[in-house]
Amino acid sequence: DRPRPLVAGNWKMNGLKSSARVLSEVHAGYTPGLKAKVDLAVCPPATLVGAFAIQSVGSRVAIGGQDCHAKETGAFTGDISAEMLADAGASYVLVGHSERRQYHAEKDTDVCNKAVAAHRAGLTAIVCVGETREERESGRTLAVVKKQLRGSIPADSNSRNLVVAYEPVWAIGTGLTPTAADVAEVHTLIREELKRLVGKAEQAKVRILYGGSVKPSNAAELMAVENVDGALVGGASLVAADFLGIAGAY
Ligand code: G2H
Repeated sequence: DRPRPLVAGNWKMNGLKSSARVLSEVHAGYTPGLKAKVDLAVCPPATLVGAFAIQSVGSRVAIGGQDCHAKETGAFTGDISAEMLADAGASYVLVGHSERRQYHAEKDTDVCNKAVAAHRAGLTAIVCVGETREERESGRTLAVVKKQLRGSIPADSNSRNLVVAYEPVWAIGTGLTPTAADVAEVHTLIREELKRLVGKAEQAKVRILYGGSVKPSNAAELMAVENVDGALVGGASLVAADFLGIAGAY
């Protein structure tokens, strides 16, 4: 009994008002056949969350933010709270994406606090983990991912408010992807860790996504891997046909 798969698009810092067209194409291509198999979420930049959420009413395409602040309100110029995303119509938020960890020095404790904030606001946190190239080459992948999971996943997590995304940093936007065996190894470790983090019964329902250079041509192979319950898609999610092609790999 595998969890229902989720394919989530991470638009990163891409998208303007005119991108409503891409979202319309996603709605149009999310056919009853696809809806029966896979959940879809689109995480546009924060400026588009509200408009995309309104546009998606009745479509069953969920909308998500790409980051949130740990606090609900306050003097944090430029930041956006989980409550604000929820108020704008989001139901998901990415936390701890490697680009946030790298360019904004986010540590596991920051990521954990953001996931707590997401839960407080009623959002599902998509907690991202993954090793760098150096960490993989020195054989530390499993230790790194385990440490990130233990530090980033809050105790109040369950299969409805938590999704885990494994994104090897060296595979992000590079066109490189790990082998199916490498993905299987890490996803199995994540499943094992989830047993102690959310409990034995609950962990089986938590979705574990793979992310990093997923495209229509490699999606079927990656999605067939044991414990891969969907994909977090960057570049390819900006083109509706590619995003839908990945979802169709299920
Ligand atoms: C990894 C991924 C989406 P891409 O960051 O989160 O991006 O698919 O472009 O490698």
